Amino acid sequence: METKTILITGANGEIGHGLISHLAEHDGVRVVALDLNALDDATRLKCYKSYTGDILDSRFLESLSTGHDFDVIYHLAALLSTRAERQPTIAHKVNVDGTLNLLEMAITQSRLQGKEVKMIYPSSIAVYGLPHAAAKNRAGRINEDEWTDPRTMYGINKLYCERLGKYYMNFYRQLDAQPMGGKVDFRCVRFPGLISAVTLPTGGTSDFAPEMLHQAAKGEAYNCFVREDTRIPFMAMPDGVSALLKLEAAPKENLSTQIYNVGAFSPSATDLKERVKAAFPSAVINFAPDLKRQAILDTWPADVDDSRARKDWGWKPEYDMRKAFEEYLIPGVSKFYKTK
Ligand code: AKB
Repeated sequence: METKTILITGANGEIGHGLISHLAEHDGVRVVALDLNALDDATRLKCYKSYTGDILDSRFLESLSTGHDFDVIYHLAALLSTRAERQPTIAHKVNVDGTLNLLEMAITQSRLQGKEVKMIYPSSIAVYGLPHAAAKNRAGRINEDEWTDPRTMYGINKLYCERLGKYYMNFYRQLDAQPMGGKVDFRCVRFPGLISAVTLPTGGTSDFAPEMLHQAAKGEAYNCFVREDTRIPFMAMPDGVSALLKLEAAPKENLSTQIYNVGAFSPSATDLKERVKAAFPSAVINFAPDLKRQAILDTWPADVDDSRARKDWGWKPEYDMRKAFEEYLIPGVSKFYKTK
């Protein structure tokens, strides 16, 4: 079997940890991990190589690219929605300029290797922007082409980078007399909020769900920053990892688009509280909405239509809400805090 070399940016983040753990269990894969901060020992040992560096540092990326022939790039590094609102110019640099640098690296790698290089990109439901909660409730499940009028820096960055990826794949340097060669096979999933049993997100607006669960498992009270009726789609982390891997593995001829919604379950904040309380009956969970963060959530869809992903590459989540809590989140988070 041929060995694949895979670059993962943002390797220290939640998806990075999940993806690296999964890939480490498979033969024929060499993971090259990149993050701004050094990886913890356990994660580092699962990688072929790990680098501490900045995706905004072109010189560093050049030297990384010289040292490896990448078959696939999972570009996970990003500043999430809440943090991006607080540091918009930094977010724009990391989320947009960083992605541009990675697309350039992919083109260069492809040219040098004489074959296509895949770039797998996690986008987000933050690319959607419904005007208000009433429109959101009316809209229900929305498809990839509807309501793409984001209200946040992060959503704007993600939507633009989706388009940048499509441009690099289809129209890059379209006026050149002599095509320079180099082809990026850009593929993207729009993730809902992700919930992991073993890591916590930082700087997201969907963080209320994982925070509620982890605080309860630690036996600490939680003031939830959204209204009880807030509803957005969520997914268990193993499904998030599996969506990326399945999209990467899909035959190109089956893909009718480069941008896919993926869904799993769509609970209200009350539904989440009930699940958490069923497992941790003494948990104290109060609702204390932060009106500004709430306003962002009111522009994100209540649910997504992921029929294109289901049809083109067989997307099907393993975990619905019941299974996510009963078979993954509750046992996982309980074990995690017991062994900590
Ligand atoms: C965030 O809340 O910013 C992210 C996302 C939904 O992309 N978790």
